[in-house]
Amino acid sequence: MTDQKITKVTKEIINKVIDKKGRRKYFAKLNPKLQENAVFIDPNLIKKKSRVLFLMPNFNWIDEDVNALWDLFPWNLCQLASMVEDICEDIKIIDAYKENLSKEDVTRLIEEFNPDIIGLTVLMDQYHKAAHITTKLIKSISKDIITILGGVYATSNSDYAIEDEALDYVILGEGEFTFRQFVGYTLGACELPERGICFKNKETGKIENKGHSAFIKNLDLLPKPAYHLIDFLSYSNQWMRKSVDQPGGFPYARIITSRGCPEKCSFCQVPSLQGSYFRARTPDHVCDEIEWLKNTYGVKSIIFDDDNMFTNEKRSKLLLKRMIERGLNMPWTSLATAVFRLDEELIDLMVESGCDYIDVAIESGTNRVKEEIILKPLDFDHAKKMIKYARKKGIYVAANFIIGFPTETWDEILQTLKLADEIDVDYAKIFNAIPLRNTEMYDLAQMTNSIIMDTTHKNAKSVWTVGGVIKSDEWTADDLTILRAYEWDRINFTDKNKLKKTADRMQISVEELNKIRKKTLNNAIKAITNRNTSSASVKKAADIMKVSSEKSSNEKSSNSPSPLLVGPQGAAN
Ligand code: B12
Ligand code: SF4
Repeated sequence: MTDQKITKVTKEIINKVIDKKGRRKYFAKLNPKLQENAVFIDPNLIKKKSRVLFLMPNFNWIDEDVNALWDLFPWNLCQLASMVEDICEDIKIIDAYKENLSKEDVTRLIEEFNPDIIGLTVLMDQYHKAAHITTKLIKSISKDIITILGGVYATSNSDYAIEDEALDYVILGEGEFTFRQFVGYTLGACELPERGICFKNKETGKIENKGHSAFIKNLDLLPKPAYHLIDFLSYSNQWMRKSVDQPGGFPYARIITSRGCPEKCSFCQVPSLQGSYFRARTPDHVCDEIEWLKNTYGVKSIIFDDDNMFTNEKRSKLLLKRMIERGLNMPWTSLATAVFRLDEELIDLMVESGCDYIDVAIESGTNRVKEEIILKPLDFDHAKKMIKYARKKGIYVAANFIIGFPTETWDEILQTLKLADEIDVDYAKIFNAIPLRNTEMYDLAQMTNSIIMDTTHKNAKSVWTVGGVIKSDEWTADDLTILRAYEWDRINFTDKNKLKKTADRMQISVEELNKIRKKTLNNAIKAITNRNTSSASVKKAADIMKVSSEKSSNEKSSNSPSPLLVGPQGAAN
């Protein structure tokens, strides 16, 4: 595509990104609304309370390898449970994934508990099949059990999910208020929620989709998550992945201090999930939770899981100051740090309150991609200054980069990798651009005919495991799969000191880290081999590997492992 054509197409898309009120298109589409309170339900008027079972499906039941290496803390299920305790006779949470339960185990546990309602959650599209396998299992036990599904997959794919005959209801968006009202409705205490729910109308047989739930205006209204329903320490005392972002002490806790993000990054689903309204808990509400976790479970470190925690600079500083004043400093990490919100005063407070790791999102090395495609309000010079300052203060800084946006040129991709190399972070994470549903990047990829396969939930497993899924006239998805892996290896591990520092951060030996590197490179090779790559691409991949390896041996001393050993699934980031 010519430069002019690229600019025309991207401008067309970007013009559609923002609506007349200055909101992001996919957020505006939700017909967003804020809700003050949950519908009032008087527990004393309920004759027979409900028995609710929350179930995390076992993702290992999906036939394919789901690469389910992640520690998933059922935080959201505990939060939902805390909303209905007063209107339930009994509540149970079963984590079939963590316990790796068989279908027989789950059947027995369901029969023993004898629930009226089973609530399932799936965080990612990647795991959606596990939810549908589980609903079938539930209905085979009893047709009377009401099945209900929530989470990111359900929210983004409600119409598809509800096609499952064994699934009665889908919850779209935040579930606290909606689920409480839903349980109340099944007990005859109130009406069905007006928003945030999708179901098959039993009389008409038609699907009724009430759209996205209203956003909870005041998050301080939410009670503490019902962690007494799970074996909290069995989650918080372990970390399955070997990664740089692991907590700085055990037991750890995941905390969300705010929801939503007002930024407009075109690849991000957050505006269509938690919304563009930034809603933050007050500093003392957050500190009360930290204190409670410290006193009740002996929590020694925190992972903040907010979409964009530092959106409001004044509030961010107040929160950290309150943590310090209340003696709640402890190692903490933030997995999504908006570097454009950082200043030296904030970094000082972060360090004083215990921050030892941040993940800053730089994404691209060129102004065109940043401004025409990504739409992140990032200033490269400011980012470099903040990274330098944070590292000087002792924070381990990782940075995220994305390559392979629709219309991106090969030269632009190389510029991003050059920046990843030069920006001087402790660790660079390099991702392939993945067009997610309800994002403008998805639209751009479709309009430019750049997607090489169905990237919706139906193919979700493949999307997250095969590597790049976008192509252009100048490069193929396979080229980027190889480029990403080899450049990740070169940038992060050529320097022996950096290699050692990263191994220490991951709490593994250099030898173990070298094994992970080998697996990662081999996985990239396997991914393109499995895709019947064209001979031209294989040649290009070989060239990329050669250039990367030559660069790393010319630079400093080479630590590159032999790339051609085939090993099991590794983790690049
Ligand atoms: C925290 C987080 C993680 C954590 C998970 C923490 C945990 N729980 O243990 C970690 C770091 C592990 C993670 C990893 C990844 N993540 Co992530 N993650 C998020 C993030 C930022 C917040 C999720 C969250 O906790 N939200 C807060 C709670 C309140 O929301 P919730 O879980 O959706 O639950 C609410 C509702 O959905 C509903 N609900 C949920 N379940 C149920 C069940 C019932 C019965 C009911 C009634 C209601 C209900 O009510 C809940 C309360 O309001 C989201 C962005 C987002 N805002 O969703 C991305 C997000 C989910 N992640 C995403 C991605 C891509 C990833 C990774 C692939 C990243 C990568 N490239 O490696 C990995 C893969 C993880 C994996 N294989 O499972 C994408 C998913 C895209 C998609 N559609 O599949 C998201 C949407 C971010 C984005 N880029 O747009 N992630
Ligand atoms: S700043 Fe982060 S959370 Fe906000 S829209 Fe951009 S990528 Fe999404």
